[in-house]
Amino acid sequence: MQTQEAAKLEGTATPHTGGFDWIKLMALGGAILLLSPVLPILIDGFNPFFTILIVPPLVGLVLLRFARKVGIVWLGVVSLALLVMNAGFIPDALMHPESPADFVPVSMLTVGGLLAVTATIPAFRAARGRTRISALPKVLGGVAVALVVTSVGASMVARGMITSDAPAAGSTVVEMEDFAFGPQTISAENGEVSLYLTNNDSVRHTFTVDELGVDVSIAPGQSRQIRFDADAGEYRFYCKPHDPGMEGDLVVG
Ligand SMILES: [Cu+2]
Repeated sequence: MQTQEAAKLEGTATPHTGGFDWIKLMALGGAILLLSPVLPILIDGFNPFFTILIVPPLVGLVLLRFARKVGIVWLGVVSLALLVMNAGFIPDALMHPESPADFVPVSMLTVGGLLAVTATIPAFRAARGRTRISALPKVLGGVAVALVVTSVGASMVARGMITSDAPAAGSTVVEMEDFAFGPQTISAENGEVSLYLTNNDSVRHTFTVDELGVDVSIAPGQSRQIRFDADAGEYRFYCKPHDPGMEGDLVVG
């Protein structure tokens, strides 16, 4: 069966039909990009930001079907733009598999984006009829699918391993909900600050105070007890992935 297929390819088939070629690899990259915002939408429901992210790869896949060369260029440019736009956010999110709503879309965006960028020039050449039969697209496609499946699985496992701290007596309770801290102004005595941080969102947040060297990651559904020293003064705290916007003031008196 396999040899028949191969023989057919070498004989009569046009360069970009049959087998897993660069154009199909481009389509796979676009499909992974298209699926990357789906998990957050499934978890959180409709979200305009994530829904908009579906549009560019969808347009690319439609173009790839009906105006092949335009679709290849479109997907290449969109992928590169998405990678560049998210470059600041990608490494941090990839360090935290325990937060699937961050980790899975970002790892899919990275894999799908790199795949489409890699495939752009060879796919364009193939669309112009200048192609060489190569096993590389199939290998890259297999690696990409394996990476996506592994990252989803690893994220689910890491999610299940999250543990929460018990609140210490005298701690100030700080809730993180709907991408905001509550309360937004935290008062503390000069000396040791003791906070009990709870994340009620489905994405990861951090409690970060640059001046005090405090940077704690709180997974979805997790509660963490933290203590740190602070001299009297006013400090800005914020969440790294959602800054600006998710912030507050720590007033130490
Ligand atoms: Cu946040």
